[in-house]
Amino acid sequence: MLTTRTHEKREMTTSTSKETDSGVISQIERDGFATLPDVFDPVEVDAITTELTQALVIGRPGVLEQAGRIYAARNILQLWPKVADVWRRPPLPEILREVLGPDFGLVRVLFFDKPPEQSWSLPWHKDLTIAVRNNRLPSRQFEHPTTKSGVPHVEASQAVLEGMLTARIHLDDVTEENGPMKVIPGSHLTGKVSSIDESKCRTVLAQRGDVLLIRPLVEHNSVPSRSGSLQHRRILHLEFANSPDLPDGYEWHDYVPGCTPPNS
Ligand SMILES: O=C(O)CCC(=O)C(=O)O
Repeated sequence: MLTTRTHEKREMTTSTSKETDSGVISQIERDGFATLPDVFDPVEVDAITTELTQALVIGRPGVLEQAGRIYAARNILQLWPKVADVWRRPPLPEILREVLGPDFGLVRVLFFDKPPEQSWSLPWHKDLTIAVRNNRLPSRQFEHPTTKSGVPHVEASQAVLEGMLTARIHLDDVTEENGPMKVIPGSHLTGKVSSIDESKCRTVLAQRGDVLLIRPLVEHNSVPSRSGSLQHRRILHLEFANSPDLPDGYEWHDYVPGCTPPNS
């Protein structure tokens, strides 16, 4: 079901879509993020949510739970391999190619939920770590090796992080009630240096099926759901990079090419 739907409405309005895409690309350059509305319809969102939920079994490596409720998961490429293609819905591949270039690829996928009674929050931060095959090679570009759910990670250089873009597929509506993320527009422009000007802060509200595109160097935080909320806030978080290669002999832990080669 996930691979068959065509986006008739979008195909009928090609020139308008091109203008919309270029607006999105300028917004990503300026603010570091942009929301694409209605990329997935409700039937597609339901199909993704059902299949993903079946793959996230407590006890599998990477599935994070508290009091029997899953609040996040790592290693989604291993837990649910179909995620390698689920994101290929217009206009996502075209925009990713435009922003990152023809060699772009999917390098890591995470899942977040804020389940009832097990919500969580995060302070302001930028996303600095990437998953690699070996995080112990000598290098000035990579530091602070860690292991997360069995996978080596490392803090990447500004150059590597500037070549990345994350797509967050919203599987639930996000309102003020169920723990939205907050972002500071333009904060990616200071690189890895923190730039928290709360007067500029914006709350990312969304409808299920919308996709937020965001640079990892955008300063962001996450607030808890309102007390007593019964809503989930499920998000599939996909990180893309502009090249299959990393400096100093480092290798991405996973690299799924974004553009399929001709005749494949
Ligand atoms: O999903 C959220 O609300 C925040 C996630 C986050 O901060 C992150 O991915 O670094």
